[in-house]
Amino acid sequence: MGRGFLTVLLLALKLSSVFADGLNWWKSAVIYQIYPRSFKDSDGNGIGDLQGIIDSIDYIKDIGVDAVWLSPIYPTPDKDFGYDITDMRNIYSVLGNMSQFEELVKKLHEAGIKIILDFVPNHTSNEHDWFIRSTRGEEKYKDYYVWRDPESGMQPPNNWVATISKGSAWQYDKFRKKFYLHQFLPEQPDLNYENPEVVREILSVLEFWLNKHVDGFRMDAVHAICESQDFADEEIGPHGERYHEKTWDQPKTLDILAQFRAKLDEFTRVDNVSRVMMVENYNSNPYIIKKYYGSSNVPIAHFPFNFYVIMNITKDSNASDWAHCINEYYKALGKENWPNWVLGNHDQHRVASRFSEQHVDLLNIINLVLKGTAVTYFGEELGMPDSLVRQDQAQDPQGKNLSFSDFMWNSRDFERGPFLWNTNTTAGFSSNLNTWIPVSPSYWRINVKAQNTSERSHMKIYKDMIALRKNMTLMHGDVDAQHINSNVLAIYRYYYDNPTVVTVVNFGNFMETVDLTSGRKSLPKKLYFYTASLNINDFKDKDNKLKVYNSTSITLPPKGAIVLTTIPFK
Ligand SMILES: [Ca+2]
Ligand SMILES: [Ca+2]
Repeated sequence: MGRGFLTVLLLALKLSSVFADGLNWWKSAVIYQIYPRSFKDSDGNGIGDLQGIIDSIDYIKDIGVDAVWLSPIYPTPDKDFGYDITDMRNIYSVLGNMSQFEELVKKLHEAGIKIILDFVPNHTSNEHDWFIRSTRGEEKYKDYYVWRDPESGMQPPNNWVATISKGSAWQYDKFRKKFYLHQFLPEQPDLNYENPEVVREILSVLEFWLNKHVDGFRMDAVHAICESQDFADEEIGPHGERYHEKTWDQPKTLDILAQFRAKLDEFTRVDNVSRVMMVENYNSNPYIIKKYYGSSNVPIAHFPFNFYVIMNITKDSNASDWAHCINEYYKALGKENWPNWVLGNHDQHRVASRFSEQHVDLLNIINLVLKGTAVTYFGEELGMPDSLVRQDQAQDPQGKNLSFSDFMWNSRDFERGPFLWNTNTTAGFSSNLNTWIPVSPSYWRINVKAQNTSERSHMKIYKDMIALRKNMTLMHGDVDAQHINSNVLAIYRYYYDNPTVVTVVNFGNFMETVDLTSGRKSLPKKLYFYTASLNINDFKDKDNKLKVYNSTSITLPPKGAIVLTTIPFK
């Protein structure tokens, strides 16, 4: 037995242990959020649809994500693009039909990809049959929504305000001769979770989709589910601030969500495949967010989304801001709760626009190298920018009637633009020149086809990082995030005697050379190249072999990121 053979054998043994699995699927998963109106249009009406997603499964599989989360696909008058639902057990005809949905589930599963549906528990559309019957006072439905008598002089019952419109959260209904509550738009009346019939109804909606083999739900705006039953005024701060202490994060909300989770777990217990529950709550207090995990006795969400990067980090944030954001989040969560990382969604400007194109690789690498489930908004793997939308082309009601500067800031049309497939008409999104939101004019340069054919691209770096996540260190290992100086962040991932993965990111505007052992004394002198941002291209030596790096002296260009390992992975 020669030395060469032994080395190969040892390496094979090492790699097999390194790449062994061992986490529940949703923990190691990368979840890919698709905005169905904007992914792929199959029938030429300028709006993406379910058939378009079915036709694109090869792409979804190719980038290596584990699950797809679809923004709402239910019938809707589109006052809030699908977040105002008229039938929770049906498919919006603009997007497709139930048999296409069933085919989508089947084909995703055949490709080994899970499917997660958006779920909107707080409210329905005011055009929902339940609401229409409720306005008529029909016995079964009269308490499906939150109705209150007017105060004297036809005033709303209290001073509660709606989130989107900022006006009163109460709307008078002339048929019922009462006010109904809407924490969001007046076209989105809040369901009444004090009514056990409503709870039963919503649980049966979950059951309906679980029986159609969906693998979980992303639950919208869960902070708003229940309201204080004293219906007292909310406090107003000295500068008009609202704390929403009567309408957000009420104790009963957690009880209701625990019932939703128990319904999912009924299905999980049958085949031992987790039905995942992710909840949306923008709250800057991590200790409130933590409550949404529940406890081991009474579990609630598998995870509430981690919006700290979205809320706290900007293109001007330095390495210390990042280290603080990362470390404080893990600290707040504790060991018992599984973390997650989110860079954007259908309500946030895209990374290439909110930060810059030079930030794309940096943020994707950080998102995928940190411990926890990773969530990607479709197109972020390409570094796709926002669409350019004139105000007269606006679709999102949140931006339509605002001043120009408020429109640019508040409209969500920009990040909802069509996906960029290739350099054909409308970037290959539709055969119709008039897409529902204009295609980003960057498509000639930034698109799937171009990034597939280039030797290096944002997408290939993204795929490299997804492949790395199968490693034991990335699945299980701890995270040590440190600012080496004000510009350079080092993220050390380590797990017992498994290889350490070191990610180094320069957020500064100048070249930086750093000593990585200053942050971690035990780091060996030799580090091996795994991947790097596009602006780093000197990672091969003159023999075209990957360079070996010296951990005491790593040089990074401005807005550069490099991922190094203590044994060679490539
Ligand atoms: Ca279509
Ligand atoms: Ca509510």
